[in-house]
Amino acid sequence: MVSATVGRGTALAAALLSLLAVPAHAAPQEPLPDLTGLRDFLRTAQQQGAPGAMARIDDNGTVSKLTVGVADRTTGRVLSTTDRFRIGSVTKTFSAVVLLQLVDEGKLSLDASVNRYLPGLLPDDRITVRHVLSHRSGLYDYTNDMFAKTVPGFEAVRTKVFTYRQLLDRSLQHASTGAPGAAYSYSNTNFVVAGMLIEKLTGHLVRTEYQNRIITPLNLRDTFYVHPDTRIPGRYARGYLTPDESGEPLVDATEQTASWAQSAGAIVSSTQDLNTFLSALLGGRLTSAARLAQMEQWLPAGTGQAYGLGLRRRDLSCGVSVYGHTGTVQGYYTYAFASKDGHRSLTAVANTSNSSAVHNTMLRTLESAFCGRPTATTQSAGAGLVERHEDIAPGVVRD
Ligand code: HEL
Repeated sequence: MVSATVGRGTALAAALLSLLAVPAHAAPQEPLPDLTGLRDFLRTAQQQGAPGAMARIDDNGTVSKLTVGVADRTTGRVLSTTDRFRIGSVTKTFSAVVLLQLVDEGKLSLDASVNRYLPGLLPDDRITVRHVLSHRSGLYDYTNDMFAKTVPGFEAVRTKVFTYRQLLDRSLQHASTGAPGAAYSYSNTNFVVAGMLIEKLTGHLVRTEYQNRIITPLNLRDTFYVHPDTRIPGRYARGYLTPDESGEPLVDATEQTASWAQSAGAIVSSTQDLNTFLSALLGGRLTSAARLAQMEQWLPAGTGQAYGLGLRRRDLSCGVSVYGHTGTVQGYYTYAFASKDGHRSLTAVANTSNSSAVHNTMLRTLESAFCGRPTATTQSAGAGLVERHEDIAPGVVRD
């Protein structure tokens, strides 16, 4: 089943007003989203094995919502864009925002050693807060080992509760992957350290800081830090993990502590809330302009991509760049990205993971949302954009 709704509330009024007034600095015209193409990609994800897939675009007051398939394979309940889901590493953007707010408050310096705030924590005093937030610390990613075998790896940690220290110790059993500051190398360990910094500097659990600094001010009603509880509150899409062995049935991975992820990936949210969050961030409503500029100091991070501080940039075939994060947590793939000024945002989700085919298809939803209908030129450039490499645990794509 495919459903699509588009609401035009304040957009109509805004359009009428724009006929009367010529803005001093007209924003460059962005192509309208290609909802037909978007729906086709969601259908493709479903054909590739996702029980369901959905997307919501918020575009200057116009809301477009598309869903295909089911939220629950047992009951057959159809997926709704209001269903909550696990956002995985989109959590990293929340953690980065909290730390950048602490920079704004003069409580943290991006270029200070992490060990200045957490004495003796890391084996190298040269690792700074900025290195951690930009994945340049050289700290090995403990999830490489944890999820080398997808389903057994997941089942081994599904109900476990880790301390941050235990996760960090798993990383420190390995040599560093590079000198501090030398190179981008994506690692969940960095955002475990980010969580430790948040808790040390504020004296509160990360849950409290996400709540007080982001969730409450933005009135995000579907957003929760769920750890170590295993259940997603309210109405949610169930998440189905694809086993490594082809032909094996999907594994319902919905309930888990997400303790392996915590401040690197344990938030639950909705398409609406993630769009609101990214619009607020890019619109400059969560940090000072100077801190946002620091979040957007980009380092190359693979073909057509760059990484700032807890923030990804993806360069699309039409020349538009979008800003946000991706998330992979057992059972869910999330793409949450917005335009430079935050006026258009897209959250696209499939309720499966460990499937390169589905992940690549979901990536293409960005093209539909921000580039509009493909032209011959963008189609050939777009083909080149969908490049992913698997440089960590098999099946985990870290780009
Ligand atoms: S991986 C990523 C994504 N990030 C990183 C983080 C997140 N998620 C994880 O580290 C989960 C790893 C296991 C995921 C599991 C699956 O697909 O459900 N795969 C396996 O177990 C493979 N053996 C860089 C992709 C991100 O986009 O930032 O989220």
